[in-house]
Amino acid sequence: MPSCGGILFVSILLVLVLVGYSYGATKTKCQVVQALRNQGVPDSDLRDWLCLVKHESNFHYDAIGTNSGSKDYGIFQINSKFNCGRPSGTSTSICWRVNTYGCADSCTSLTNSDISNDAYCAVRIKKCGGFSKWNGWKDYCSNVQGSEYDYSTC
Ligand SMILES: [Ca+2]
Repeated sequence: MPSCGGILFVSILLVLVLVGYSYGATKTKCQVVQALRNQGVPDSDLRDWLCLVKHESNFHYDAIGTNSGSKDYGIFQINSKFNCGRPSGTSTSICWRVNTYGCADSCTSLTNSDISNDAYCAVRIKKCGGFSKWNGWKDYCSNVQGSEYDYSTC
């Protein structure tokens, strides 16, 4: 007959595994803020970025979204047709094709736990095409004044 301690131990372990499974592949709001600040993003843009991340990936850095003919990778859902896995230094005429801005990362590098290269890429996309390059921002982030996007503790 198993001891109470044993059952308790197994239960705690199970909870830890489940919690780890649920939250292991996400970043906190402040981790996203930090990655963006490292790329020179002004505080006045942070609420828009947090709303974008919320609606694009819900803070899951390993998220992969499927479109017809392309995929979106990582916490910023960066697109494989235009923005990742492309050679660098080609056309300068289509600014938001980030290969023109030195963001030639492989798409899979956008799903690991280091989001610094993701932020680098995303900030360049935004500089070229604005936040409206992301449907998640366009559809949900016209008013980002709510407490959900408060970053004052970061
Ligand atoms: Ca990455």
